[in-house]
Amino acid sequence: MNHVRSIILGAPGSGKGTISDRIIKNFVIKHISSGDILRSNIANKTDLGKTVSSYVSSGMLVPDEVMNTLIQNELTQYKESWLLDGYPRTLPQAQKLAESVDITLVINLVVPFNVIIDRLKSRWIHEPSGRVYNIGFNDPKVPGLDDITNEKLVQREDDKPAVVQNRLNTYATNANPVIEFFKAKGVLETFQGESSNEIWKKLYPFLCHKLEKRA
Ligand code: G5P
Ligand code: MG
Repeated sequence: MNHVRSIILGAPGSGKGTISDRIIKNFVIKHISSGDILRSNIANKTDLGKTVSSYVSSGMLVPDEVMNTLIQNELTQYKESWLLDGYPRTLPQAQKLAESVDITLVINLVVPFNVIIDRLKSRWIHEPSGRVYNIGFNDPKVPGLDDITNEKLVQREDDKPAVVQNRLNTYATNANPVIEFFKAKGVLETFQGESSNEIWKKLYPFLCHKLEKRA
């Protein structure tokens, strides 16, 4: 099988991280999340982290040039199949990416905004790894602690209700041109649902034809 160059698109909180996690557990593919990379730089107070922290905490997009350089550098490290989550998010980012790679698959998640707003109130994350929990959906084994490391879980700065609204507005403005760009290339597949389980039921059989299954 040729190496797959894929993207998962969807609004903030639509389940990109959750679904990506299921994809990497079932298929041989590397998950690259732009948000996880930014958050780990912010937590480690790197120069990049200092540059992007005010954008991320207020739910604004980091400038395209910063993101393009970051992701281009990241992608040079991987020869295997990969799945990009959180990038590209604007038409200029999509165009930049398409200059250097042929994207073979774009998974577009569609979840109603009212469902998302509810979910993000109960999200907890393990910042160093990016592992995500949700109270009542995928609870940690011990409340407040990561299942693998036992370290403390935190809530994301940008999950405050006012910031969530900003992020959804930003998504509503920027997403369509990106979706249309990949639709025109014939690689876009849309999966709709109110829960990640409902989406996964349709996505898994589809991916069995596209990706190499884990042994
Ligand atoms: P991110 O990190 O890319 P977003 O805003 O695109 O952030 P986010 O919030 O990470 O996306 P997600 O990954 O789509 O959401 O969703 P998720 O974490 O899997 O699920 C959300 C919650 O719902 C979790 O708690 C999960 O457990 C729960 N959940 C999932 N499914 C279900 C379900 O079926 N039922 C229930 N009850 N719960 C469920 O970007 C962050 C910031 O970084 C910058 C921007 O500032 C951005 O705001 N950034 C960029 N800026 C410019 N360009 C880029 N390319 C950028 N990339 C990042
Ligand atoms: Mg995410």
